[in-house]
Amino acid sequence: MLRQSQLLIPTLREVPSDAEIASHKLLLRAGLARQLASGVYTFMPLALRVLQKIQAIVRDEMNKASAQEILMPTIQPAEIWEKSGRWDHYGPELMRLNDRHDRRFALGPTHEEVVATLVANEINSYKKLPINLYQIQSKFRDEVRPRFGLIRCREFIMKDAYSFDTTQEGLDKSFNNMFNAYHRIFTRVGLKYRAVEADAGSIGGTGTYEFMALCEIGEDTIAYSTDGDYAANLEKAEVVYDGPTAHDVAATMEKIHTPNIRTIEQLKESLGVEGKDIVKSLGYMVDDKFVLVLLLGDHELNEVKLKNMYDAIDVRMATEAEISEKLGAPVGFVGPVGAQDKKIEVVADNYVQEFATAIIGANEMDYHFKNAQIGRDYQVDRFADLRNIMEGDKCPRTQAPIEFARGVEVGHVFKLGTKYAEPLGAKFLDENGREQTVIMGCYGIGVSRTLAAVIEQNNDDFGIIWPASVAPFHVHVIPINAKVDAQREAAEQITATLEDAGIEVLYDDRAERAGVKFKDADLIGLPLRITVSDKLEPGTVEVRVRRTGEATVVAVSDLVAHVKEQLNNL
Ligand code: 9G3
Repeated sequence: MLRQSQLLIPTLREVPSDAEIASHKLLLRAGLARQLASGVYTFMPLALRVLQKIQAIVRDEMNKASAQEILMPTIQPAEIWEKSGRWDHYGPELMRLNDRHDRRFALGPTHEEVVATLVANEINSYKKLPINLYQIQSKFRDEVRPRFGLIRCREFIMKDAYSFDTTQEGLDKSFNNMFNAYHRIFTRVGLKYRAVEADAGSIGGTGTYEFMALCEIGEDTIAYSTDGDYAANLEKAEVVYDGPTAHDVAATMEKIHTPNIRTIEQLKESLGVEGKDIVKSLGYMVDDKFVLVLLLGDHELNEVKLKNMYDAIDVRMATEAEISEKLGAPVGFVGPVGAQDKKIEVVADNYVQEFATAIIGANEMDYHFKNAQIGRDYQVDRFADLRNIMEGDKCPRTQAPIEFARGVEVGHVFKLGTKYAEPLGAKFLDENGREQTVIMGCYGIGVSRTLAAVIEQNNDDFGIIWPASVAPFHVHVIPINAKVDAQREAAEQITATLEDAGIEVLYDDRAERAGVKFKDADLIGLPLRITVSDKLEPGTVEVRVRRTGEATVVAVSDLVAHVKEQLNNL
């Protein structure tokens, strides 16, 4: 019997000032976590019980998906990161240390290099493939701004799995296998989530999905179609263009004096026009190449789409100096006329061709052009889907209107191909004795972040409301007055009976006033609270559902059945 008076659950009445979001406040107030340093936390007994339940669900589904659990080291020699080229690619985010012999190591932020090295050494025949190896372990990423409690830490717990196949079809099968396992995992955890098409980012590969826990504080924007089957991270969401791609010759272009009118809003205001009448020109450095990017006035550039279009490492806005050097144009009056003569590449979002003419910068202080027409007055080298999708745009799959939601990434699945296997030498002999490179997939779940997301989605003004599947205990047993022997004995008897039936009980044996015990119970948020009180008929107790507040008086003899039945729906 776990007595609350013995357990380290330092609940707080006050909310620490630096905690901004519900789950961060509640983690601290309910005594679930304590910060040791910025982005570095201790998991207290209650949080560890939740983590272990989440991990048990993850393990169960990974094992059912025939993945094999291993445990790789957290310290990783620099040499394998040099082989993959990532030792220099990553900056301060990669935590590094030197050992006593002054050899360089990294604290593992992920394990592609480690697991590919293992497979390179241990597997070299097609007969041993496919295989899926996974671990649940601490990861280290020196985030520049840790925030939101366990949502963005510098040390966190991840389940990371890696699949190894002999063919692309094999990878597709392994990927789908993991994708389906992830649906089962997040469903069992009780999380409200969406699997969204995502950008592969620097890890590379194609066809990646993020599993997003839906919550307003999420840093990611999800674009989804109201008819339910399309969902994509804003970075990735495609914008379909089915407008015109050419127009009849229009009225000739005219220079207009626009003194000190630099922004789209000022142009709209002073010329009485709309965003769609304006084509804005943004100077960008794509790797080390200056590019002029054109978009309609009210559209936003999606930098990930621009980067992917050039398969670039880095894209950033050009500085004022770069713009004036390349174009000789003052910021706020930048435009595409004459770019070609200056050998400047001009790319445009598809929607720039929707209208025959537009207002553009004249590359001269205090001047714009109106009636500027593509092809006649300025050239566009390439049209592409470069803008962010917006609410109300048509779904690229079903034409249904797109809506936005915010989410926290709790899972991420990737098709890596040979990106790590090749440099790390993970090869196998195929059935014809020919040497081939293994084909990898990788699959992550933020286990500690999932705990925070569950709290973010399940709380009210009084505290946490744990889903039964991951609650630290199933039932809180509270005698109203611990000084009354009869109540204490009844509470202990009930606790023993419930535990014999496999129900996990937290028995609040503290000699606190009832109000204090009830406040703590609401804060800790176990699914059911059983109160022993001399105001009730002898032999009966009150069973209260934390989520709904609904309370029922139940005969002790029916208690186990009642509790089990209730837990099934919580
Ligand atoms: C680094 C640092 C930070 C990183 C990475 C590497 C993110 C890095 C992407 C992944 C991809 C998958 C296996 C499990 C699922 C996710 N942040 N990523 O590779 F050196 Cl400092 O981690 N890895």
